[in-house]
Amino acid sequence: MITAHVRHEVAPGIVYDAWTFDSIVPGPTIRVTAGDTVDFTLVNRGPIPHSMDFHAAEIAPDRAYRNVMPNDSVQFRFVARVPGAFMYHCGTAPVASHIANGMYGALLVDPKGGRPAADEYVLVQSEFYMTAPQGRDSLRGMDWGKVLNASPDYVVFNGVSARYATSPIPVAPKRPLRLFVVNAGPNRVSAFHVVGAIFDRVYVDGFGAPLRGLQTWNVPVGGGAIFDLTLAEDGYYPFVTHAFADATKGGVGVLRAGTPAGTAH
Ligand SMILES: [Cu+2]
Repeated sequence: MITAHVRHEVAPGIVYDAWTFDSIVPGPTIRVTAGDTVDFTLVNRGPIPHSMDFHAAEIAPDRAYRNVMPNDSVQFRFVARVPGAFMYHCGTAPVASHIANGMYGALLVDPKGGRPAADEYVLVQSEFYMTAPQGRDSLRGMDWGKVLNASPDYVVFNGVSARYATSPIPVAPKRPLRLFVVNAGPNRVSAFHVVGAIFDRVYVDGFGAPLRGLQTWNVPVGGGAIFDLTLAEDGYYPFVTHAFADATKGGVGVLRAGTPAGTAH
């Protein structure tokens, strides 16, 4: 991956001076099978030190997650031993700043033998804490006081406020659906819930059996969970963090199952 500082539109007309992996927020999703060796190189093309911390790795952080100076790189490898939906993020101090500025993503580890067939989607929840627009380009940066008060302006799935409320995700009803949810934070727990559905199975990290029949499951900051569900019929099914201040700030999306009533065929 390559770190780069780029402009990122969090909401219409709200452009943020983001710090990124591979110029996108969240960074690219990585998917491996338990037992795979991940051979990773980070090149820093940003103007300040950055680093990489994989929650899926068991490794000496002072070696692998060390700060990489501008135009330098770090390379390390690890075996992804444990299945789950794992966060990765920049671990350079202050970490809250590097996460709040956009440096995070998901690394999915499937169990050996794979997962049951389903239509799969990855949702990374995170927050933005913004200054007023500055300069000719009206760019917004991070407001550190808001970060420390855990008081975001926007809570987002996959980098954009209410992204999938604006453009619902088309899915099939009566078919297995799987949502990999990673909560990058840096501060707000995700009370993940799908309106009109009950999760058939929720897999937390690790080797244990899934939990069955849940309405809402907390995805901790710095954690992930895997939600298997089936939507009962055609319709619009919102997904939210049920911490509703955060849903109001953009932590909401919609699954459009089949052809809901009132939509054109
Ligand atoms: Cu960083």
